[in-house]
Amino acid sequence: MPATRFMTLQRHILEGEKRHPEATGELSALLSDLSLAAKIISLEVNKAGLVDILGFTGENNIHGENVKKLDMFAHDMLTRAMDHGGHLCVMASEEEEEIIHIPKKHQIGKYVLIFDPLDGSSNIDVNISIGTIFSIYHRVTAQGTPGTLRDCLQKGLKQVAAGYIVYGSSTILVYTAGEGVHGFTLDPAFGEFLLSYEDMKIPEKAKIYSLNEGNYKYWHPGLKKYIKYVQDADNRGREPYSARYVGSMVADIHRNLIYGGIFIYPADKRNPKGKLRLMYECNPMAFIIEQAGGRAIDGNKRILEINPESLHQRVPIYIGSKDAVDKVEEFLRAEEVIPEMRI
Ligand code: P6P
Repeated sequence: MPATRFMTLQRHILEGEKRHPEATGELSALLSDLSLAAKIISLEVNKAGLVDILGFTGENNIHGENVKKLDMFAHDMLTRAMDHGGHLCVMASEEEEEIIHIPKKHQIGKYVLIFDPLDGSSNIDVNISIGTIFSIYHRVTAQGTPGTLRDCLQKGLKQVAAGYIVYGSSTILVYTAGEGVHGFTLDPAFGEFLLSYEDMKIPEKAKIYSLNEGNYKYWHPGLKKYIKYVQDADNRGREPYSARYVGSMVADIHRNLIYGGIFIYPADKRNPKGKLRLMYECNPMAFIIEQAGGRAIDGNKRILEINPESLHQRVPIYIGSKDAVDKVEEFLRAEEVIPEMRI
């Protein structure tokens, strides 16, 4: 529900850590560093549309810096903001094929950060909200040594914290550290994230379904039946859902978290693993939505229980209000599909 007390992100994280005597304050510092990068990315995202108008050359902006593609800018901003705080042993990004080592001159920490720096960045040109998604783990290899791929490839269940920043009509940071989901709105006047949603809970009953219906012909038959079901009504008070899909995962899931709904990016005949990435899109979003009382599955099992095989692997995802995910799971299981259709 909307918050009423004046609370900054930093104070909220510190208050959360006070409840754990063993906490070292490192997670607070890590999340604070992340929020700094988010403020800088928000500034750039919000003036992206002005590049042509303000006469940026496209090579150098008014600060004489190279104007990069926004997602590479966001990636660089995050890696530069996070690589010297002494909290991380390794990072991984949607924009880098391999893991990102902490420079030798910096102290090595006990956390792992995996992120999608700017998901949905193709929507920038049409002014649709986009977002940064992040996931934080404890390292599993020896303290003090450089982090490895093994530190990154952990089940989503092992996440210590996860969150997203949605750059829309306002910039909102939503995170969980395993004790509920909390949202903070950036006040650009003094550059602070202020608590705006405390202990967010996704409505158990969905009213919205979000997926790309242009792929209908390639879907699993059970999904086709489910979508027809949610477009229908009955004489026991069930009303059709509303269809809402902006093509930006962070924006679609953020809306559904507040209003209640289901977001689906399924496997289909063209994409047998779906499109979205496990480590830096589906796992963090699944952690958040489960902490908010919802569910997240790949069509067969919990997203958070999937054993990762590679950094950029794709998984199907059905995520949102419990009643909707329960129902789609029922339709998927009910359909006996012929082998070549098995997804
Ligand atoms: P489609 C954006 O490119 C993205 O990765 C997600 O943010 C979004 O939900 C999805 O892809 C949209 O994909 O195939 O429907 O355009």
